[in-house]
Amino acid sequence: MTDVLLLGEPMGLFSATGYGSLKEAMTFNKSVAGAEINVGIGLSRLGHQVEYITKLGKDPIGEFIFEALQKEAIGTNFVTFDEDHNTGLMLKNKVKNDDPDTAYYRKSSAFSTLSKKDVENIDFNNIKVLHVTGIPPALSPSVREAVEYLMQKAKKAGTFITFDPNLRPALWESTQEMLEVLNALAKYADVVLPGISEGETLVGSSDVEAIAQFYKKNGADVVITKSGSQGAYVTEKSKETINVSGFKVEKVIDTVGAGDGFAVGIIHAYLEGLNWKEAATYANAIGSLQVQHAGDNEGLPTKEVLNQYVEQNKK
Ligand code: KDG
Repeated sequence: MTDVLLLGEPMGLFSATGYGSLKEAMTFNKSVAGAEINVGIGLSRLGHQVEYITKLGKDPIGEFIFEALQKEAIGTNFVTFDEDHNTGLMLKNKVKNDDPDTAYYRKSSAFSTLSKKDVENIDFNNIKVLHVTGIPPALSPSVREAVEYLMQKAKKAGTFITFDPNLRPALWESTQEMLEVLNALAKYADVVLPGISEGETLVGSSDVEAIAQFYKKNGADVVITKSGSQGAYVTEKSKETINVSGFKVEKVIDTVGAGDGFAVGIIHAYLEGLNWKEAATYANAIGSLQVQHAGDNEGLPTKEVLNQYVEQNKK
């Protein structure tokens, strides 16, 4: 049985070691990035069975990522290699405050050639959760079709679907296209995880109630709106919205990957049979652990570290 199925583009991440712009940066650390692989790593560290659908180039970065998947105990049954295209890359600068600058090298990547054909044989009877983010549908029409097909199939099979819009305007032709595609995909989801700052773009308002009502009307049972250090707002179908406060962080090192950590907490709690308020607490906890690390997924905890952190912060 697979606990969670993910689909996404993992990239070789080159993070500058010294402060400054990307143009000036001379030395970099190599690691693995990608919203869905981050979620997969987080869930696997917490002991869940994860399968990850992706396509890698037959190149050193593709091999590096494949090894990382094995090291993190993520299932590779749906990982394929493409001889004719490269694995995507991403650069990130080092900043004292604020979000870092990033640059993508992923156009026509191996992953962008993934299509419905690659996912047709997946049997959802053995999969508990499908987690989807808004990044893959931006990468090519064939990936977009594959994502919609997977969500339709999962819905039919009764697999629980979580959806994080994960806006990346730089990857889309236009904002209009981004919001139309993502809001159409959100209709398949049981739980939607928008960021409060994404609300203006996605639903025309950054008001928590307006965001929640939009996705509830769209079909979601639960909307959990992320609000950074303010924590999260949980709106269940027939209940009032509640705020679940965030964890105090002394020093934020890098905010990238916090949203993925948040999704890990939500899915983990669902699999453990906890309620949505508890889920938001775990999600806030993992998000706050992740921002204290420079890499994309280095702060994602084991179950022991997570439980200890949540307990300590209760006092
Ligand atoms: O959430 C972290 C991601 O933004 C980062 O790893 C890169 O997946 C990524 C993307 O496509 O922006």
